[in-house]
Amino acid sequence: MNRLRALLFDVDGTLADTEGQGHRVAFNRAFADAGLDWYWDEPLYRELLAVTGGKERMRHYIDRYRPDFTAPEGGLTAFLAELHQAKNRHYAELLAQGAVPLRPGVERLLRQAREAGVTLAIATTTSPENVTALLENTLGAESLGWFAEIGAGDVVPAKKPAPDIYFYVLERLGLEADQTLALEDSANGVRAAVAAGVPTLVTANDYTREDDFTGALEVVDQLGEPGSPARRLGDGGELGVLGLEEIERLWARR
Ligand code: XBP
Ligand code: MG
Repeated sequence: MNRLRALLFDVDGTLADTEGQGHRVAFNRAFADAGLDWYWDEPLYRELLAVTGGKERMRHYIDRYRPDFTAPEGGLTAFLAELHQAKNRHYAELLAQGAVPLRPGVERLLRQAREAGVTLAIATTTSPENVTALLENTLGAESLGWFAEIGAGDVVPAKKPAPDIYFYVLERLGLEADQTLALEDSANGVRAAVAAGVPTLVTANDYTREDDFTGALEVVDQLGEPGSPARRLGDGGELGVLGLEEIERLWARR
């Protein structure tokens, strides 16, 4: 029988709820440091999340809300790159302070997969240094070695919802899409994985609950932990604690 060979994890919103108390706060701190009067509150950030990638998100914000903004000498691209680095430094600081824990069930599933010899990989839009910071501050530095491949950020030209990062990771792993399963939290993530042919389980969150998850195998609110079962979005059906066995059963429906 064909077995599930690898789990491909998205990062932001899937491994951890990094957006609201992590990236958003870090963006605002970087804006303040730079003397900008930009402030991204929760409702605005929710809207801006439609654009993946921090640099791309800031560029979109300028186009939409600050059309009169003129970048300093050196140009907009260089300005945004610097601002983005400053934001990522703030982000790392927040993570070091423990501001963002892993989502329920994530560590359990990672450990289970490792024990079972199922390959772990990451396919994300966020910057590589942000993945490192999250893993180091939640699971410890050695956890970086748990992942056979960390596909992140600008390593591909087009970010999610483009499938590029999934194609990249599959090629590096030497696996076919249908030997793997993606874990995602957002419409953009599902579009990317599904376009690459990767069966996808969604663990939605407060930012993405209303997203369009067409093409996903299943959409739940979390992986679940004992006493706090995963529930299917929509009908609220209890699915228990999603471990490797349950996930392989879902995957077999692909
Ligand atoms: C989520 C994103 C990212 C983060 C910010 O990526 O869209 O842009 O908000 O990350 P994913 P950077 O869910 O694929 O992990 O600022 O590092 O781009
Ligand atoms: Mg995500």
